Parts: sequence; structure tokens; C-alpha cells
Amino acid sequence: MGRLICISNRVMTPDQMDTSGGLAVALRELLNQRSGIWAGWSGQVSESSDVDVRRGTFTSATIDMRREEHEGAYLGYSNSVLWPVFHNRLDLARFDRNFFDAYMAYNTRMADMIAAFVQPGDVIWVHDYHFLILGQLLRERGITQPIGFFLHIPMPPPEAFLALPEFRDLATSLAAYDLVGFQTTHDVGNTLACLRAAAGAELLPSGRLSISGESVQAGSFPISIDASFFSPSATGTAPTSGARYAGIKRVLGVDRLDYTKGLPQKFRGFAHLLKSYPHFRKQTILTQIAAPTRESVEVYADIRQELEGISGSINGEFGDVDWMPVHYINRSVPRKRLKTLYRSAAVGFVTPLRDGMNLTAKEYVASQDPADPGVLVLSRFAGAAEELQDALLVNPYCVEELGDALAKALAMPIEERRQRHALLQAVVSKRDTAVWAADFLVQLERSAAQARSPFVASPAA
Ligand code: GDG
Repeated sequence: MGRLICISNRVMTPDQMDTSGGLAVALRELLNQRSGIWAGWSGQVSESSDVDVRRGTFTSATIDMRREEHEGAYLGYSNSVLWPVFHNRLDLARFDRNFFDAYMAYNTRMADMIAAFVQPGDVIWVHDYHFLILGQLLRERGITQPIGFFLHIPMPPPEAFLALPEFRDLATSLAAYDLVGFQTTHDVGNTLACLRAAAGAELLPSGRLSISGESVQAGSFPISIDASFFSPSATGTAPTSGARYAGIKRVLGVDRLDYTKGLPQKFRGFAHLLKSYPHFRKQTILTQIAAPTRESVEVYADIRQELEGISGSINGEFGDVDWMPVHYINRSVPRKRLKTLYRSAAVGFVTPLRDGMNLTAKEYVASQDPADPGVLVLSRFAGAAEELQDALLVNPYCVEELGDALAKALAMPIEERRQRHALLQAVVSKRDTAVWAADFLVQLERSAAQARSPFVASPAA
């Protein structure tokens, strides 16, 4: 088995013990096994061109972003163009030619760094929208090794994709990969439609997509979580002894404070519950953890202000001296504490307007006590909804529907809760992040072998 080279925006270094999430753990394990290299951004902004290489059980290799790259490629093209457009929020996209130039410049520097590391037998795995075009830049540097790409965010429909001034460049650049992976089959369908519309791609009988004389495999690889960490039987989970916030049922949201996560609608949905089902007043609270993120992008400051306003007005309208309905926590909480919070919540309230997958939904399911589980209320527009059909699926734009679903969840009989949870838990525990990554890599090597086979791969075949 060759070495694995992973490229993602943020990187864990071998000396970093604190692992913030399941993906980091899974990638680190894989990189340990395959004496791999994890390459990406150091998290620093400077004019230095040095590569920071740290060796341990795996190797990390990072570069600083130049100020122009940070503003144009990271805050600009990645987070003010690709992020909103791929989440179908064209209204929030800031089109600016300089952004794409900076994106190209940063990807080019990353490609140069990686090309210097690559050896025969290596396998390269590129992650996410920060590096859509990296595969092509690596091919231009003579890299013939298998290169795969995984998109963590949703693939938009063609109407949104074609609004990107650079749609043609982006579409054709995907053909440089051997495998492009997405969170859902719906995303794979959108990819086919986008590549057709943008670059005349065709689906070959082999199942590969042909684009401008090249062919690439596209597939759905729904990402998962480290289910064993969240399992109530795992050590370190504080017992909840059936007490849900001293008799009050907790509705819980855990999200990055992002406009895609549907937080204002979620708060209004909770207000609808209090208004239309008054018997739940003083019987329930909404705890919303909203971890700050990308604070230097303007729209993120706006949403923060909006949420402070809505939570204040709900508390003002419905609250009492002994009961405050909305607990809005605008900071990150430690991962262990999250697990306890998930476990103590009667409802997991996950209502993004659009989301690649949404790991919170899976973490909530994995944390429940199977004998007395809470209920997951989940947006239809989260990638997770494709697998988690036994949640209470909702339209996150419709606040009445959100409130009604909360009422149903809070009143759900225990048999139904157990039944739904068992079905959801079966999905979540079947595939953890390690299985997800292994599946992707097996398919990548298979697809690369197929692409190099003279009998199968060529678009003309
Ligand atoms: C992208 C895609 C896709 C949240 N608050 C705290 C905290 N979290 C953790 C959660 C969960 C993760 O952050 C958030 O996961 P999401 O899936 O919601 O995603 P994004 O950050 O938007 O990530 C998404 C994901 O990539 C993976 O492919 O699912 O669709 O947008 O793990 O637990 N963790 C801690 N404190 C917090 O306050 N420790």
C-alpha cells in the first residue's frame, strides 16, 4: 500500500493531541497506517514561503497564506463565492475577479509544495471546495498517481453553478481527478447536471463521466462520525439519570454560527411551539450552541446580531422569572461536554437550509440511550436526511412546520421513540469515519486502475 497524501484547508500536526472531530481522528489514523502526509494551511497569515514540515507518526506539511491569498482566496473565493453558491445562496455571493486570481495563486503554491513531496506509489486525496482545481494543477506538474477529491459541502443545481463566472474552468478541472466523491446521490445527480450544462459532459456506459476528452468517476460517500466516541456506553459519559434539566425537556441545537444552518428559522420555529402549544411553556427550553466561525466575513457578523435579537425577543415575550426559554450560547463547548448535552436533550433540532451532510444529526443519534432515546428533528435539506429517513423530517423554511414537529417530538410515546432511534442508530453505527475513508480510497485506486486500462477508460471506448 502506497503512502497517502491528504490535502485539506486545516491540518492536524503530529504533535497535536487534541482532536476536534471525527474526521481529524479518522484521517490521522489512516495517515499513521500509511506513513502519510497531511498538507494544507498552517492557520497563519504571513509573506513567508517556508514549508513547515513536522514529522511524527505521520508528517504534516503546511504553508502560511499570504495576506492577499487570505483575503482573496480564503475569505474571498472560497468563503464568499463558492460557499454561498454551493449552498444555493447566490444573493450572498460576492463576485470579484481578483478573488479567483488569488484562489488560483494559492492553489498553485499548494500544488508546487505537494509536487515536491510526491513519490511513485503515492495516492493523493484532496478535500473540499478550497482546492477544487488542485487536481488539475497537480496533473500539469506531471503527477500521474491516483488523485481523488471529496466535496464536503453540497453540489448545487446547474442554475446556481452556472452563475459562477468561472464555471467552465471549475467543471473541466474536475476531469483531472480519478474519483470525485460527494455526500449524497442527490449531489452526484447535480454534478452530472452541472458538468453537462457547463462542459458538455456525458455519462459513459462504464459509469464514468467524460469531460473534454478525459473521464472521471463520480460517487456518493456519505461521511459519518466516530460513533463509538458518542456511544452512551463509552467511558466518560455523565449519567443523566433520566433527569432532563430538572424535569424540563431540552431541545438542542449545535451548529457553527453560519447562515446555512437556518438558525433564525429554528428560533422562530421554537417560538411557534410556545405560541401554538402553550402547555409546553415552562416545560421545555431551547439550548443552542452556536460556535463562532469566519467572523471576518461580514455576513457572519450580521447573522450573529440577528440571532441575538430573535433570542432576546422570544425570552422577552415568553420568559418568566423562573424560566428562560432560549439559551443561546455563542461560543464553542468542549467535545466531551457536547456528548453529555446530546444525551440530555429530548429533541435534537437540526434545521439547516442546506448542508452537505450535518454531523450533528448523526452525533445526536449516536449519543442517545436506546432505552429512553430523544427524537431527531431534521431538515430535509441536510445531506443526512438521505440516510436518516426515520427522523422527523421538516422543511426548515416553514416555521409552523418546525414548531409542529417539535410538539410531536416532545409528546412522542416511548415505543415510537425507541423504534425510530433503533432504525437511525443502525444507519449511524454501520459506517463510521474509518469505514467511510477506507471505502473512498478503495474506490479511488479501483477507478485510477480503470482509467489507466486501455480497454475501459477512454471516453471513445
Ligand atoms: C462541513 C459541511 C459536513 C459544533 N459546535 C461545536 C462543535 N461542533 C462540531 C459538531 C460537528 C461539527 O462541529 C459540525 O459538523 P457539521 O456537519 O454541521 O459541519 P460543518 O462544519 O459545516 O462541515 C457539513 C461536514 O463538513 C463533514 O463533511 O457534514 O455538511 O458543511 O462535529 O459536533 N464541537 C465542539 N464544540 C462546539 O461548540 N467541540
